[in-house]
Amino acid sequence: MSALCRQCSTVFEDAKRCPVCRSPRVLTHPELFDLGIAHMDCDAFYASVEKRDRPELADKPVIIGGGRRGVVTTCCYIARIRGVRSAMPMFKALELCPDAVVIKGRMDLYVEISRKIRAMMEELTPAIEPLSLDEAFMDLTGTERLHGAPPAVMLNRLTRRMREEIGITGSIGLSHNKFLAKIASDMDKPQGFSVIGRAETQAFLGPRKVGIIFGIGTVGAETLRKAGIETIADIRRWDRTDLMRRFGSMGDRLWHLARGEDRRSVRANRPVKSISKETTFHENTSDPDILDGHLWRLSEQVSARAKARDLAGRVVTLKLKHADFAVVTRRRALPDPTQMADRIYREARALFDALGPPGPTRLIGVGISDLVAAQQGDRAGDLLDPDAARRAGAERAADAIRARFGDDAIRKGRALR
Ligand code: TTP
Ligand code: MG
Repeated sequence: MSALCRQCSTVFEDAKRCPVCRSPRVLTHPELFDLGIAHMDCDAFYASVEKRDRPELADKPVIIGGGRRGVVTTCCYIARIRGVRSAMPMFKALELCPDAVVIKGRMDLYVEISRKIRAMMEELTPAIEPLSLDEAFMDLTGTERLHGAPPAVMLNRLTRRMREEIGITGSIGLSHNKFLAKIASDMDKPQGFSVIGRAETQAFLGPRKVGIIFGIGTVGAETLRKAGIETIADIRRWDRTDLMRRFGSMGDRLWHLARGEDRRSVRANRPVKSISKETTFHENTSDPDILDGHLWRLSEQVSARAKARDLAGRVVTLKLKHADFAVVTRRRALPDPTQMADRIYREARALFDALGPPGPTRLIGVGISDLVAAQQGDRAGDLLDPDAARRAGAERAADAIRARFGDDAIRKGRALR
């Protein structure tokens, strides 16, 4: 069977150790050199960057996020062993992990590193579709002649270069379509390389919970559960027309995905209509500080995604779902488009405040739409809000100072609470 040394990228026939470097980190799979659709996702991205620049943090649990009353943006794998997760209220994270080092984060630096990683990916293929700053699909089908090596080898070299030249690790998923590649990259984190071949697709998917389908969160899973669907195999028991009748176009998509079918191509400049992020809470919350913490975290995520795609939005949206499942959405058109977290947060926060006390809330979401190329956004002029340009400048300057002197150099009020 085809084998690849994760250490030195040597290709050989199945063996326990690499014949060249003797490493036991050997990847084998019957279809390893036949697959070309990949998904790469950096490991604990923001936290890894901070650890890279502060070696004394290497063995410590590191959390990126706002202050005591905020929520966790992300955390390193040491903190994850202790139970800390993204979107968890910070006080809870600190209960689980009192010795954690909490860092505010340095957005400009993450954007810069993301660009370096992108440049490395561009050496492999022009078909790159970034999903966020730290993850992208790549289609390496048909590149073997150009590179003199199959996609699996080139992808392994990519993560090695990322580690050696940038100091950041990532995990690879390799399969025959985007749906499966994305699932695979998450299977063996950190520093993983997982393969889902054609032959095993049906058996692999059958027992998995519907939650592994991208876009099915807590709410989607609950809706499906009410229809008696918990696993992918449950979906397969449904008629395609019944699924469509019950769930609309999503039903059709589910029918195909349940069979491992996904015909979406990896497109470098896929037009996107909107960028949004939302969170459903395990328990309803009406705590304004927690909700505000999520507003900030989600705004940062939307901003990161917009920056990864060089887009800016003319409209900011806020979405709230109350305990009784009533959904409220509010939108606000901006005089000029933005991709800045601070601006998105302020607009979303204003919409939030205008709604009055939220009451028990199940879900909160932030989005931007009416997207344009970023160069057009965040320019100096905003007649209705002369301060906007100054704040956008301040966000960039603060990021730049943090990038140089560390995150303690500047702390915004929000992070200090
Ligand atoms: P993820 O890829 O979801 O998470 P991660 O890279 O930190 O960890 P993993 O190893 O599981 O991939 O997100 C990438 C970055 O996006 C993350 O480092 C921080 C940022 N982010 C937010 O700003 N807010 C969030 O709620 C989440 C989940 C991530
Ligand atoms: Mg990641």
